[in-house]
Amino acid sequence: MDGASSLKRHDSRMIIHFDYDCFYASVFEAENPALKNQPLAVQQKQIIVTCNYEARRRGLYKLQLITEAKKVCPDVVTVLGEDLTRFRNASKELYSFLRKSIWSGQAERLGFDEVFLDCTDMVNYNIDILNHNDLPHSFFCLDQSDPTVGFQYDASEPFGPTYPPEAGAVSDQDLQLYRRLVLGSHLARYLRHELEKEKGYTATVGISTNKILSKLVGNLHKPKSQTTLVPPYDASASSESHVTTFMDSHDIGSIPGIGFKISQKIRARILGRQPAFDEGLVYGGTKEKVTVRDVRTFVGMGPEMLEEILGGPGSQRGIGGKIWGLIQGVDDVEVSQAKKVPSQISIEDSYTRLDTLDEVRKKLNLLSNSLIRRMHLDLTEDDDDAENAEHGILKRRWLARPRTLRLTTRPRPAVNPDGTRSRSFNRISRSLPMPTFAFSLTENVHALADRLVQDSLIPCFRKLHPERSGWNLSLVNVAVTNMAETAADSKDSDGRDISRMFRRQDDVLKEWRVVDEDVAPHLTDDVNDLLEGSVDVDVYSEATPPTSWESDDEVQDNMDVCGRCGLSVPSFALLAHERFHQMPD
Ligand code: DCP
Ligand code: MG
Ligand code: MG
Repeated sequence: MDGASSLKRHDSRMIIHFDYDCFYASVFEAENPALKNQPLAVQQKQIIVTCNYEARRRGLYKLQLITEAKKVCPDVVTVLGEDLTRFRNASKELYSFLRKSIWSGQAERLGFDEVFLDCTDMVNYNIDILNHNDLPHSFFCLDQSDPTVGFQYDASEPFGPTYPPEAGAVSDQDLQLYRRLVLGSHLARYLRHELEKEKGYTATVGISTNKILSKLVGNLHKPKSQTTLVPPYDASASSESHVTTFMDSHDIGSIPGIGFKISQKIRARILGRQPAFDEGLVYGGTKEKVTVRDVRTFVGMGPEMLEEILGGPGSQRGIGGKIWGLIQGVDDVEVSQAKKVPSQISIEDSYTRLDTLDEVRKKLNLLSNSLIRRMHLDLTEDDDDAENAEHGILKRRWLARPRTLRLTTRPRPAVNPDGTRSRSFNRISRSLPMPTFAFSLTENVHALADRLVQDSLIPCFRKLHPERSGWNLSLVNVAVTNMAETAADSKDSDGRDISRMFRRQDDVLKEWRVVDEDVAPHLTDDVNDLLEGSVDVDVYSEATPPTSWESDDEVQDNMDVCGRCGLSVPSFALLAHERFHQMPD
């Protein structure tokens, strides 16, 4: 069967992807502009997680060992970036700014430093008001109720670089799409410049018709620039598809949605052997380059073969078809509307050696403290009912209460007879109902954390690791999931709720308090392994949520292993599965 022919493109949207330049470094520069002219590196544990472009000019790069960086550039200024609060706050502020700048409300954050915007409506509106007799003197209207708000632009050609750089003549068939992309590119320029003018941050931007294409094409010109993927998007008798040539040039592991595990499985099939594992692994890459083109043109390749390679227990349904689409730049997933509360909060840390229950208890305590603080920050709001205010101090109320608490660990495999140790990326987890005492807003955070560890996490840990010793963990993650939004959390009458709802809408429009999952693009497991031998620090990084097309590894994370029978069960079904064990025979 010819899989390609069953793929259908939908190119009626206009999606703009933002990726802030050297984000963590820019946050420090915004706090202290004097840093802008210096080579600046942000350090976590022993590595540089990012550095500004002055440092890059001098040969430093992301995920470099700090010792190496200092050799290459002795006068590098290093700042510690282990506390993520400042990055999270900056991320929310920039997101909120971009979201307010578009009409649709469809603005989706990915990690801390990326945002997708669906600008279809703005572009279509401005296509309709174009004066085709004088395209170079066009006006982009930014407010439907006020035709004077907007900017002037030249609608006869795209702004900034394009892929491919030399776009040939545009066929009649492609003219409409081309025109919309031209408008998208000018809107992107405007938004980029506003972001820099108003907030002081520069970004690298991609313009296309879906999330995967806009994200990937933006990478072509960095920093402080933008790239538009120009038609033809479909192949014809006279020309090849620019989408295909563009996607084909990528390594299979660099496609968003194709994480490390999936790419290794695909590589193994194309190469006909297990790909080398631990060389050049930084940023999900590997020395064993297998391109999208290699995969796409492999004999017999199609959704069925991919399903056969990738399917099986724990894998996503229809994974073969989905990956087949992605490698050809087909991605119909909507840019999601901002959510008021995150769908999970997850705090984790990695360890050099963690093999006693005493130490585990201490680490769980640190993680629980962070978790509860984050729950208060992201899941509660001021309860502004006057009768609830005591001595003028506003009380807090829950916006949503997580129903599930989840503990995840990543055990290190035992040492092999020859003294080496196999690598492991496998996490195991157990879920339990969130205890209600954790929702107390009067008790202090330390006391709550202590109790959470004692009553819930330690018993859960014992079930996850029944052996008293003999294990050694490289990672522990504590998460709350399964959010139940509390429309009427207290005893309120409906009337009060409605007034609160309007007040809250105002707040929300002013400053989108809690948006999507707070996600730091955390160190990938392979990079974490590089850090073995480092000292443990009391920092946390938030794991990527399992909801996006980010990484197959996270999809796996969303599976729990039943402590009784060892079956892999989706997290949400684990409680039901455990009840099944408790049923009398
Ligand atoms: N980050 C991290 N761990 C990683 C990757 C990134 O902590 N493994 C952090 C540091 C970055 C931020 O996330 O500043 C955004 O990641 P990017 O890959 O977009 O990197 P930058 O924004 O720093 O640089 P660029 O200008 O290349 O986008
Ligand atoms: Mg990024
Ligand atoms: Mg970036």
